[in-house]
Amino acid sequence: MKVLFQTVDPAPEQALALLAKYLPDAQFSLWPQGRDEVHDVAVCWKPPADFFQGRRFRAIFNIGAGVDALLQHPDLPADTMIVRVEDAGMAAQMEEYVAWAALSYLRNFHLYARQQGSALWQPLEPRARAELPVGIMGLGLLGERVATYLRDMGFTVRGWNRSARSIEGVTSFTGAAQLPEFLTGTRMLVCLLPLTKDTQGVLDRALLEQLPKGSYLVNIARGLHLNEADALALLDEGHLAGATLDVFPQEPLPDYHPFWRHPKVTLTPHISAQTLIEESMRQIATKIAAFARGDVLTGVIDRSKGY
Ligand code: NDP
Ligand code: OXD
Repeated sequence: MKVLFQTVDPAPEQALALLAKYLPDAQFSLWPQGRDEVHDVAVCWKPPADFFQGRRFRAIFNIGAGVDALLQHPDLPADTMIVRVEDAGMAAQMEEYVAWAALSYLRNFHLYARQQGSALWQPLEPRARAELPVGIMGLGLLGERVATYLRDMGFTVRGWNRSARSIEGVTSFTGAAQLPEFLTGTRMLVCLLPLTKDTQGVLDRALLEQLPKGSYLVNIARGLHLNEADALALLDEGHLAGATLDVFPQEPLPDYHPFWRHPKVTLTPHISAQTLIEESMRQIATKIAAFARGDVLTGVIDRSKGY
């Protein structure tokens, strides 16, 4: 098996060495040095414009859970199998991140952080967990893990998904018809959807206004899910009481962006779930070995759905 490896990491040697460790019989080339050789499969993340020019792979292994960037590549062959990373240590990080946001809003820790900035000693009214029902959009590998984690912490959890899902202790809603009911009973909305033509811009005024006044938004999926102008207006109008944002259409978020200094916004630099190189490379190697044997793989992208 000949593997072409490409990543945006300026020091890709560690990841490549791990992949080689887990696939001792394979031969590897690093992009762009090995670009003129013929390869069976590609392992890549956000491949550059000329990556697919004049080369065909039997399969493409995406170094990440979301394939939106790969699917937007203009020269991506329409029929090549694409396989993504599944969890690989990201679900546990997402659980922690959403738990942190939920506890902050529950106990007003985000407001105490601001008060500390002005040396203000001011206890605030606490709220009960039942007053902060958490609604998760996208009950996939990550969304389901977050839902059950928050459920086990004692939060009321609801989930919304394209197809029907049954998760013990989580009230599930399906499709466009049940979206309004899902939203009206949610006080902290978490986006864990893949970015597709159906979900781009889904977090807009029309949707967010269906949340009760004073709700919170947590976006940890992709920046393009959120209509930023609508979110800013709803924060300023008080319909949204706060937003915790980890992902943005332009990253790094430019210095002039109003989110940086908005008093109701907590933001982090796309770290809600960081790629764990060891876990990810081990999983990709296992999948390449299974592919070489002709086994059925998990994490294969349905190109018609876009995830
Ligand atoms: P999955 O593919 O496992 O789950 C996606 C879920 O979203 C599925 O349950 C799917 O429904 C549902 N869904 C898709 N489209 C729609 C729609 N139009 N309406 C309602 N539900 C829909 O993905 P993961 O859980 O592994 O990852 C989710 C996303 O998280 C990734 O695509 C990526 O963008 C993002 N991510 C962000 C990271 C970060 O650091 N911020 C890190 C890792 C991932 P169905 O069950 O019917 O297919
Ligand atoms: C992602 C990832 O899709 O890091 O963002 O896997």
